[in-house]
Amino acid sequence: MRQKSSLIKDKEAVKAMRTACGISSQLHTLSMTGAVVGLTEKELAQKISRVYETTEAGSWAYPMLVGAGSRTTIIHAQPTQKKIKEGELVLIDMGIKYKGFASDITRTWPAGKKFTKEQKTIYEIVLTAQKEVIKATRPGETLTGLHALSKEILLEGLLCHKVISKDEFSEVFPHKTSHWIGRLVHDACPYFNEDETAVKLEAGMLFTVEPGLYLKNRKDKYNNIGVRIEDVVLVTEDGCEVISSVAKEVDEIEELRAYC
Ligand SMILES: [Mn+2]
Repeated sequence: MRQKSSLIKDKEAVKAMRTACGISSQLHTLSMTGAVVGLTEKELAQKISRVYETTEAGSWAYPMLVGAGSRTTIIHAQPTQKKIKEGELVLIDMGIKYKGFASDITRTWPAGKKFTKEQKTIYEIVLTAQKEVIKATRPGETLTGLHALSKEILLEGLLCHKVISKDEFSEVFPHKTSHWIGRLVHDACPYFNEDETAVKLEAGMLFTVEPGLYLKNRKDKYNNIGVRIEDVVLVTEDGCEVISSVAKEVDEIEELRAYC
């Protein structure tokens, strides 16, 4: 029988989600510590799949996305035969299911040991937006409000570094910051009440925080830089808890990449 999804998750659901996010986080961390220059996107995906086979995961939550270089600017990049090159970014959007609960995590990191100056600029704008949204998450807030905050921080960062003009913004951030998550990656729960007001967050709700920036078809040094950072958060009585756990600070990532 199909269970009706509820916005406020019970203890068992949260427990399963913690395990799902834990396993997915390990797979992300592992992918981040290996050499990838010279591999194809498919070969990198296969490497992750081989480790997945050794975990307690029930299934994939969705087909893994792996994009490198210009393909990081494609929101849903299925892995291809494209070879990963030094100096490129790698974006992996991947999550497994455990006891019927789906996880959804994205990380973006350099194929080599370090981010380039331009990659780092864009990465830090996205990271700031992601962390500020997490900081603002608490009961009473709404996903609409958090999305507005995310857009505000991304735009401010881009304008501050003179990356784009204001009217280009919707092209570089064409998706929402969050979606509900549960038995389905995009859990089928309402975003609005019957009176069309946004659903207010309450303790026990689970959703993703995933701002991104996708810079393509440009003639400047920011061309082909795509960054998305995505975690799963649980709303608590006085804020939220990030359930997924993968390095996301620039120095943490470069430390992991140093071993590749
Ligand atoms: Mn997502």
